[in-house]
Amino acid sequence: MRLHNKKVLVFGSGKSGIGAADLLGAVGAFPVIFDGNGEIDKEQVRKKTTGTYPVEVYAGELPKEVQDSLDLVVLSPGVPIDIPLVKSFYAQGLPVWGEVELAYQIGKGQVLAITGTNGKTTTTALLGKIMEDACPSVFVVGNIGTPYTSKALEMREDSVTVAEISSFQLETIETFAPKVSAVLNITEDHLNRHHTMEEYIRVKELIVKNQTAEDFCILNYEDEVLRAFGKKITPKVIYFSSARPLEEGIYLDGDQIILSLSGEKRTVVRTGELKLLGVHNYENVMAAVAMAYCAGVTLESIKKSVCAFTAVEHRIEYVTEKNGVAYYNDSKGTNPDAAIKGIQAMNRPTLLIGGGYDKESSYDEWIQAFDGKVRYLVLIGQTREKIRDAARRLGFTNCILCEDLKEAVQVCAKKARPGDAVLLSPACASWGQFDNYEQRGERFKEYVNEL
Ligand code: UMA
Repeated sequence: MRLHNKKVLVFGSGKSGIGAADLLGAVGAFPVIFDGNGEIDKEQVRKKTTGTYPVEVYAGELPKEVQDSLDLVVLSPGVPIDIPLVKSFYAQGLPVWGEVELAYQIGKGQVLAITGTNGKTTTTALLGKIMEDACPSVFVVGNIGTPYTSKALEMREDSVTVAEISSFQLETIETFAPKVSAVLNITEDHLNRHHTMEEYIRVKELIVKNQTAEDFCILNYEDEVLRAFGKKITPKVIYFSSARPLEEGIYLDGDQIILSLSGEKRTVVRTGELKLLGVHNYENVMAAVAMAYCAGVTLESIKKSVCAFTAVEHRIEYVTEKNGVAYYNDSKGTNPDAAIKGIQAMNRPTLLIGGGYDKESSYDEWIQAFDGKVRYLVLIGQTREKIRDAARRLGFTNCILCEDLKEAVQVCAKKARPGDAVLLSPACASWGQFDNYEQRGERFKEYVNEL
């Protein structure tokens, strides 16, 4: 679609909305920003745009005459496609794209896209580093925090875009076609948005929708859903496994990561050479290595970049030690599965801070993964009673309910003994108490440093 002179509704006035509006303005379209939250300051929203194009801003209610005058709608990832207003756009026959689709249609070069329930951000950051070390023009965008639209105009034919793509973003793609895609794992998350596990899986699998037989898809062999998925898709599949040698693929064998392709086996790296810890991270490394290799980077160059890469902020991040107690920030543990990785990584008695926004997850597996390591479970947010009740049911009774994160940190500091760890790994989203998990992690670090 030619966007010049088109009137485009940008739904959502967060990062993605501003990125989309700026991009639309730059290509000669007329963006209209709408936010469902009637409380937002429209002037502030206008000020966040580049100011180089005319923009209308509406909040709370979208006037009928504006809706009737639209040519296209661009949704921010946080906007569900089944709310009445979005349904009415579909009913009107309007094309509805996600912010990622808009960026893809305007951007240039090759796209490498990563999705999955957990590990996306680490894998995206690592692949970004590998590609930056090997290519002249690289953009790292998407769910990781930099809207894809905000970089689309800078892209050239020889650019490589490494994109972290969430299920929210995949729901609204049309032509988005990565050269190499990866699905790291699929476990329960975001059921409040996608309603059923089947629907969540369907949406995640959309990442291969427009890939051809010339493209690649990297999948986790140890995930049963993905193993089966690999058998029915068009792009060439490369599996990774942390549990068994693969004839064709990349796998962990003892302390070595081995790439086995066309009958040739090569050691990529030894785990002792990596700064990332834990099997879940070795899986992220294998996915990133396979993606970079499919994108044409040499193994020597990949190895150098992988060995130099350090962990991502908010992901089992060591903060400091106070009175013999080590503090870790795993604010990125926004669902039970991610939080399981957090507690598994602890090798000392742990005071665990959890709870937050209710995504209708089940917490049983997380609590079962405590494995005798958790001395106290300190709970905050909307889910605190629900988690306490689940813990009691499973025989874990050392729960303390707090009003907020600051109180939780103080309670942990009081209860902790030298040699213990305090881990923020909430198994829940931050919404309701914080803008996002980054802010939650920053606050945690502040409160710890104030102790
Ligand atoms: N809004 C509405 N109606 C709705 C929902 C939201 O009007 O029904 C409005 C809100 O009032 C708000 C705006 O939309 O003003 C927010 O838009 P957004 O929720 O899409 O957030 P952005 O700031 O644009 O950030 C988004 C991603 N957020 C979500 O997917 C919820 C960011 O991912 C991403 O980094 C950013 O785009 C850049 O691409 C965050 C996230 O939490 C990190 N992602 C989830 C996750 O990782 O689990 C998927």
